Amino acid sequence: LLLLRRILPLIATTVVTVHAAELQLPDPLVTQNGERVTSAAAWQTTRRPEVLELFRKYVYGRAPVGKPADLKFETFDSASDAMDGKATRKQIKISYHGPGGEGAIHLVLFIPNGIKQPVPCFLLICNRPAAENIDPTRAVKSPFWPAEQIVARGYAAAAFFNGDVVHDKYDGFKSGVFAIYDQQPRPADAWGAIAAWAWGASRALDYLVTDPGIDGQRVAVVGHSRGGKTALWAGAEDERFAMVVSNDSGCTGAALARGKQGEHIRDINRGFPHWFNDTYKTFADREDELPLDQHMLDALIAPRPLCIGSASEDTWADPKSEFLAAVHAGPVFALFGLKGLADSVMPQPDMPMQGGQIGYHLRTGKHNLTEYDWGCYMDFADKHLSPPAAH
Ligand code: GTR
Repeated sequence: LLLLRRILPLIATTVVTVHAAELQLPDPLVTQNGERVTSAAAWQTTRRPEVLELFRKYVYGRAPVGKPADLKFETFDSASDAMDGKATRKQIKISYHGPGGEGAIHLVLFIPNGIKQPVPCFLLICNRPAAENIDPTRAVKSPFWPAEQIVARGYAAAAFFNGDVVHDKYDGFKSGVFAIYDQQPRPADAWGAIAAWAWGASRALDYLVTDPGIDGQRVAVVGHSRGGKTALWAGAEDERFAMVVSNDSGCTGAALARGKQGEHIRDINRGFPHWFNDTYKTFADREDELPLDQHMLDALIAPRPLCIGSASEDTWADPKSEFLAAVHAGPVFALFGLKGLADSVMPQPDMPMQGGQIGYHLRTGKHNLTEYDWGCYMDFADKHLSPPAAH
């Protein structure tokens, strides 16, 4: 048995390595001029901006606006006795204007009472119906957003509904934030809904950094599935996010496109033509020709902590390709003297790997964001965002 235990990981390592060699991934550490990046400074000043630009150009698109000059915060609800006195609830209307009119995001926020403030915060990009998942009254308590548990562990729990930014259906980019800011005709690299929701997460962060109860330097952005793709892109575009959590984000999220099982670029663009830019659509069945792959998206989070969750039955997302992307982001974290994943051998189900700057777990079960996943993310955040002692 002992021998088997020694040999098994070796076999697993070989399998992962062979698989990766066959993939021929673009090297995150070679610039477009063919120069090798050997320092954190060169990554930050030269290669990181290049990689970010590649993702804007080929995948997510370019946001036509950053922080709007007239961004307004209106706290329309505030109660210090929420959650049986354990939290202060706030609801904030975050509004903005552009040539096409006004838009607004409603932020729901619970800040733990009775502990030293400011506290670190988890911001959830909610891609499910708000009333059932991020209920401010807490009459409905969804495992998708276990706000009571988050607060009990000393974190503020913040959430907004992605549909506030723009709804999740294809209508020729005529609604929401597209209607407010887009120039016409839309260029091939115009932003899609994932980039728009990520932009919304940054506007939520614009508020959070102003709230005295929250430590704006310790805000983690979290998302599930399409929300997980969004969280990764939000963290890539906005380095103010101190940590990024991607749950079951799969295709064009945490999973490599090359060698991927389940959903491919062709499928995702057919099913969701509004998520990415037009250029990305031309890469259906041409994943090998992309000058990037999703390990480089993980790399854009470096040196900040990144936590990735997969689910064992989520073959559409492909856990192995999510794990491999994290493995191959490692060299960028290494530039900062950090270990990415603690190990390059994929862990067994329900055995979170949290020893490095990239955390990873494979939950037993289906595509979902569960309390188990949240537990992993909070354990990981405890190591990196150090909350004050909880209740
Ligand atoms: C699926 C889609 C995935 C994933 C998922 C979700 O239908 O193919 O890429 O984003 O939806 O968001 O739940």
